[in-house]
Amino acid sequence: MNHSSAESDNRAAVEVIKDKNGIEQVVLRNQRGASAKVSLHGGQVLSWKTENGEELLFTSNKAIFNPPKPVRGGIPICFPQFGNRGSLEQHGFARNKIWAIDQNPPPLPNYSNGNAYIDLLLIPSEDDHKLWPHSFEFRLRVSLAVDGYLTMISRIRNVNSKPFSFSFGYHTYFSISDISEVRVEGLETLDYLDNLCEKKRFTEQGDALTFESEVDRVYIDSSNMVAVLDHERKRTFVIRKDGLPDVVVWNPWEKKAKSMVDLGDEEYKQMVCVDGAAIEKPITLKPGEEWTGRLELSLIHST
Ligand code: TA6
Repeated sequence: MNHSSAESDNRAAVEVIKDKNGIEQVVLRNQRGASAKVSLHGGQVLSWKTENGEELLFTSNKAIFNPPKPVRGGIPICFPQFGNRGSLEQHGFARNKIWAIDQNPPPLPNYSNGNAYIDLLLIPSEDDHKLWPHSFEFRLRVSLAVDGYLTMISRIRNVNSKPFSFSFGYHTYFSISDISEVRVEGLETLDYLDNLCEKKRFTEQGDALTFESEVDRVYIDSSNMVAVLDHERKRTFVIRKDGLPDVVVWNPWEKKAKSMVDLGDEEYKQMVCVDGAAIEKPITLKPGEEWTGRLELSLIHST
């Protein structure tokens, strides 16, 4: 098992526990008491807390913790597709599967010391091949830095004899004070595909994205930094990404929230999804090729 690379500091730690279904979860703690928790069900980050124990990710009070259904909240891993396409269910099957702890991961170059981290591995089963006839190795590193930054690095290698293409998303549910208090910066002037208008293409006109109704968009070719500002809580989530050209922004609003069994009728007010993704231009890998998608989440306090 991976141990914190700062073992000399006895507070950076990695602990394996089990959930009520007996599925392993890995708890990462940094030197200042911040923590993150990732489940082997789906490789899904379920919690990311500040050193004061404040939860930064949203999880529905009606979430269903029962595989294969993914938990409504945290950061589900959407692969090999994001959105409805063909025979696969929406957002693919990676988030439904039980992953393994990768005992012998290939080294990650210039990986900064001091992080508490875990490496997970997903290898497709025969059943998965029936759904999606490609052989891959999906390695996910989840790490928590000394300053509380949460980083997820996905490495997907084609171990097939033929190329394959996929789309991908870190489906990130941020916990917010109220959707009316939130704005997203960094998407100005971008084109987006509107999932509420048959994925038609529009251009963002505003200076920052605010929410007055359901929003379900894929902003394309974004910069590698996006900010989610929560005015009420005087804090900003900063999203930095590499290998993820698109940003999904989703809030179900009232009507859709009422139609979702694993989301409370009013809970749409306490969450917003802003996802680092690669959707508009699917990634194509030749045999032996590997893709890396890196997401770094941090929190800054605004006055
Ligand atoms: O764009 C985000 C989205 O595709 C929405 O359309 C909504 O379906 C959301 O993801 C949640 O999807 P899920 O399959 O997790 O319920």
